[in-house]
Amino acid sequence: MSEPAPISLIQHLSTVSLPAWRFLAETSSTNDDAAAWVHNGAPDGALVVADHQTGGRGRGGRRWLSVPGSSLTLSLVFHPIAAEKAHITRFTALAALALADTFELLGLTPQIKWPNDVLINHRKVAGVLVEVQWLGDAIAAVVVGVGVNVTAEAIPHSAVLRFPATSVESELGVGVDRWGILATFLHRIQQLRQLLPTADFMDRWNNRLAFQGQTLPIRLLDGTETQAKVLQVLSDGRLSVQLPDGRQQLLVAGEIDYQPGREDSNLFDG
Ligand code: BT5
Repeated sequence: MSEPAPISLIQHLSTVSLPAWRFLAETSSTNDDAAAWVHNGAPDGALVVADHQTGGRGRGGRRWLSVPGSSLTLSLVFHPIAAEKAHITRFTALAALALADTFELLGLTPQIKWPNDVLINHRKVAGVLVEVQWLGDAIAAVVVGVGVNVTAEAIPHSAVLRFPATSVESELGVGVDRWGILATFLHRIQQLRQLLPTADFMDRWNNRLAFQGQTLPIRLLDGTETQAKVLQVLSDGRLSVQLPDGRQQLLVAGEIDYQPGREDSNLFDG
């Protein structure tokens, strides 16, 4: 089900080669809409974009907050080919890299906070939520959800955040066209997808990695807290860090929290 889209959105999307797209004025979660569409035959590359999202989700049951007219909230459906299925953890980075390239084209200096946040000046401007749809043991589709704070109104109150946030316009100091950013992002994600199985993709990810070489507090799954130096993301998407005793540890997304950059230096997961 799609609703009449703003003219500006239609114009911008006409510059992108999209197999199918749907616009919703308001929805609970575009990831849920995309997942439902998968069951009804959404083609590879299909887009769901909402003007406003009321029940946005982050990882692990967390929430993604947005305000009408101020954010980009969208989901893409991918049907991965075999070479991509072998690197399924890279779909999160695919969206994060495409966002980072988009922001760089605007003149900003974005970084990726492993595994799924895009930062500008060490503040979160966008988040990515990838959900895999299974058909038995087989991957049926990957839903890549993206939320971007475009205007300053999109930035949630700091009291509800675990990590400082910002918006594209706050960082740029000028207004931007929300749907123009969407079109640039879509172009970029289509291009970068060609690189997903390659070493070049990993280089790009590591080149954007925030806090590389810095020592941060992390909390392991068993609740232990320790300091760890951020080294690099490995080919399988795990983050390699160095513990105080010199040992290297490989972190799996969702299994640890690491908390850089916050003044009270608490551990975080957002
Ligand atoms: C994320 O999760 O950052 C993934 C966000 C994905 C949102 C998109 S919007 C379209 C699609 N449909 C959905 O339902 N979701 C996707 P995570 O790393 O778990 O971070 C969640 C945490 O980010 C929250 O617990 C808050 O602390 C913080 N947060 C919430 N809203 C924010 C915002 N607008 N800006 C910055 N931080 C925010």
